[in-house]
Amino acid sequence: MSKLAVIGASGMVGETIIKMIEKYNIEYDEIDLYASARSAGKKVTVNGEEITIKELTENASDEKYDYVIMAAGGKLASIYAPLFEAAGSIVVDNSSHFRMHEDIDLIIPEINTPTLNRKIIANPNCSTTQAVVALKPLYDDFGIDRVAYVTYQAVSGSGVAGIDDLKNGEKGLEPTNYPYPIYNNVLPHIDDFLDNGFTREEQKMVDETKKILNDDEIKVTATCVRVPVENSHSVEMNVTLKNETTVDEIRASLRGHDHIVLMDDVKNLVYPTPLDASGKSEVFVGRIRKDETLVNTFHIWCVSDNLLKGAAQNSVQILKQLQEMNK
Ligand code: 11C
Repeated sequence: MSKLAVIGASGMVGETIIKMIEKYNIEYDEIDLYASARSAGKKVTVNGEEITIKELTENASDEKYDYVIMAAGGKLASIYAPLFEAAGSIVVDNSSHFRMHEDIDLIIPEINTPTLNRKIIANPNCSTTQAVVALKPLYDDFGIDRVAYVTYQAVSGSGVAGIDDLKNGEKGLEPTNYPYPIYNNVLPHIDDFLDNGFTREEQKMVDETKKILNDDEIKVTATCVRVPVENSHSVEMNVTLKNETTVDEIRASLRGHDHIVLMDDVKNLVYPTPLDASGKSEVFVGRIRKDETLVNTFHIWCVSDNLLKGAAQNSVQILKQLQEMNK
């Protein structure tokens, strides 16, 4: 008898988690959905069964779920994930709250496996996930010395509020989520600014890349930018490899992975865009070229659906991985 709960079920990521639970054939006998009081009572169909969303309260952990997926933000994760863990559940949390805690696994199932030191597993930040998925074959084949990221992040990364700002901006309305209009604009600002002048989103890309690849020696820097695109993030990666190689060898390294799609044929105008990636499960890679200004350095462009591989899909893949480990 296996019991599953989704916390934050009415949000954009939560709704996508439910679709992914269906897509990835997640096994359960009972499923409960939780959200704030505002969404409690709403009915949602999961695998053909109509489920009424419950209000999240501290009593939820009494239900002794086997697995809990949380997409409710860092504050609620900090309160509820330890309660579920103490009640014996394994929690997969989408927020940034636990990611850099030393005893917490930060997992991309194609790359690493939970140690289960703690029963809380963190799902990485969306822009980091797609970048590290694309970097991992290169890390294995050539070693990575340094990576400089520049991101072009879609407004769906900010949830419904981000999409509303983009759509309302087109109608001439003022933004309510971003400090400046995002329609017809570009904002070099995602998440809060830190004392070092970087944003928290940029710091996440630095810290999480090292943690997922389990390598503190890699030099990582990032500039994260919000662009007026509804869905799917793009990341330009300037990567310095440890061993000498060629563009063709990099392409060969990236081929042969089901979760990576190579779209790199500029003579025929083939390169990935957010419209190619939206609704798809893979990470799309293209524009691979040698950076002539530095040794062993290449530019690589990658695009992925931030709500899927960047969030809901990856967390459900973690759940699938955990269920398979427990068989
Ligand atoms: C964005 N990457 O695009 C963010 C959304 O740390 O999980 C996800 C924030 C996080 O705004």
